[in-house]
Formats: sequence, C-alpha cells, structure tokens
Amino acid sequence: MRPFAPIPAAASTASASSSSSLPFSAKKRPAVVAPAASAPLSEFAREMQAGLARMPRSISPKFFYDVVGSQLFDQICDLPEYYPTRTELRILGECAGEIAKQIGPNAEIVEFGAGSLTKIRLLLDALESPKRYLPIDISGEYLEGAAARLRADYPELAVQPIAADYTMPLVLPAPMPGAGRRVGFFPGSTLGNFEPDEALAFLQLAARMLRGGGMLIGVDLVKDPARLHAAYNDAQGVTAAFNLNLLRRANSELDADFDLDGFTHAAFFNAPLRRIEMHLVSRRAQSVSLNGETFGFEEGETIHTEYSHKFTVDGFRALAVKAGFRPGAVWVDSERLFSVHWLGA
Ligand code: AVI
Repeated sequence: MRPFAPIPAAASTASASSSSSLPFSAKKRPAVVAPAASAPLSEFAREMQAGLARMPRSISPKFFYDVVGSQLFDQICDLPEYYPTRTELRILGECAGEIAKQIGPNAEIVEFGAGSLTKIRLLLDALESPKRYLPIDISGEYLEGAAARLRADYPELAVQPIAADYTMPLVLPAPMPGAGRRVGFFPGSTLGNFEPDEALAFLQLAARMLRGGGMLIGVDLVKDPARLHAAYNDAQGVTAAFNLNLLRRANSELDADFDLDGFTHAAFFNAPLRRIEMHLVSRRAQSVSLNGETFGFEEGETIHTEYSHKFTVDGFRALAVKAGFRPGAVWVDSERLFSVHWLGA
C-alpha cells in the first residue's frame, strides 16, 4: 500500500535535470568533469533544502515513501489503533454489490496512485465484466509488477498501467470499443494528505478526466480526537519510526547529518482545521548540515511533515460539488469512522 510513489534518488536526479537530458552515463562525457556540488539536485534534495530554509519548516509527505517508508506504512495499516485501512476494506467488501450497481457493466477503472491490490480486487470481483484497469503511478517499475499479477488473475481484463504523476493533467487512452463508464478510484483517504487548495485542484482535474463517468473515493471522517490521536501516536512507535525515517532517508540519500536521537515524533489533532498535523521536533538546540548548508534548530523547533485532513460527509460532498462532481451514494461503517463516496462526473 503506497499512497505516494517512492521517488528513487537516481530517477529523481535524472528528472530534475533539463527535460531532454539523458542520465549522465548515457551522454558523451564532457572533457572536464563538473564538481559534485554543481550536479543537478534531486527533487528530494531541492525540496528538503527549501523546506529547511523556510519558516515554519516543512517537507512534503510524498518523501516518506522510500522502500523503508513504504514498509513502515504497510505496518501502520495493520496497527490496532490505525482504523482507516481496515474500515475502508470492510466497507468495500460489504458494499461491493451496491457499488458495482452504481458503476455498471464493462467499466474502465482508473486508479490514482498504484494502490493496494486488495482494494482494487474487491472492486473487480464485484463488477460485471470490468473491461479495463488503468492504474496511474509515477513509479513505472512498481506498476509493471502490480499489472503482471492482476493480468494473471483477471485474464479477461485489459490492464494498462500509465507511468505518470496523477496530480498533473494527463490525456487518458480513448475508451475501448464496448466500454461502459470510466470510473476513477482513489481509496485510502490520501486526499486528506493534500493541502486544501491541492485537494480541490486534484478533484477538479479528476472530474474533467472522468467526465461522463464517475469516481469512487475513500475519505476519513472527523471523530473523537482521542481516537484520532491514538491512530497517529501508536503504542508500538511505528508511526514515530515512519516520521523519523524521513531524516534517516535524508542522511542516506542526501549529504545530511541529522542526529536521529535529536528529533522526536509529534502528531496532534488541530480541531478548528480538522486535521492531524505531524511534525519532527528538535529535542535540543542543534545544527544540521545538508548539502554543505547549515540549518540551526532551537529546542522545540519543528519540521512539519504531514497533514491528514478529516472530513464530514457533508463537507466532503460540498467540496466535490465545487470540483464539478455530482455526489451520489455514500457508504459509512456503523461507527461512522470512514466513508466511501460515489461521485458522478
Ligand atoms: C496515506 N495517508 C492517508 C495516511 C494518513 O493517515 O494520513 C498516512 C499516515 N501518516 C501517518 N499514519 C498514516
């Protein structure tokens, strides 16, 4: 389960260089080898440097998901305190028949982010003759593996992965002959990790791409703050390790020297803004160097690493309308922890 694709250091370095450039080794070498300091910085390096230089300090949660971070996220999904994954799976499993009726026969499913194969399989198993599955993910390698496994299990289904950033405008392939509705699938409440303006922009983009079809989206709900607090401050410390992994990743991939014992995980529910905020808090006054730049931290100073917005059912439906969707059926569990929405596009 990976809400954001990991960006391998080498791949992101290549993409950060000029758009037409090949990896250095594939090009004719210049006579004088440039010093390392002038080599193009990876997206992670650039964003980490910019994030430490601004106040308050922050870095995008998309950088959590290297291989170790993705494994830690999988562990989070199984924690007793982390209710979203198992609740959404239960809703999808129990309501699959009703969801399939909304979607209709011969559908083409577009998944935003190469998601958990468990979730798409629950949907595919319930649908009437699904025609094609189009997972969009920035990591082509991950996609190909996932696609091969699905092809083997669903021989009638056309599986056509698209290696792209799903938050950017994209032209989808023309519908297959005889195809039914084109339906977006965005489970996991990953929408909650976007800033509010990013969430609206993504939904607007999806509404345009899926015009004439619809979207099935999982959204975590506002609830008792104690329950939310526990989900992001688990007793085993897995969420803390997931958060701190960002600094370990910076030390191993960038030229950084974060003292991992010098920072601590903090997560709290910001009730007025209906969001969990995750931070890394400096335990003492210290300085950190990254790519030859030094950044001073006061004791208690933080790096903000993630928002996880929580929604009310009506609040999310209003956002969907603003983005150009027609909200339809909503499925929630009996404790009203999580919601799955059908949106007409
Ligand atoms: C991926 N995303 C929906 C998770 C969430 O709950 O916001 C990421 C996460 N962060 C800490 N725990 C899980």
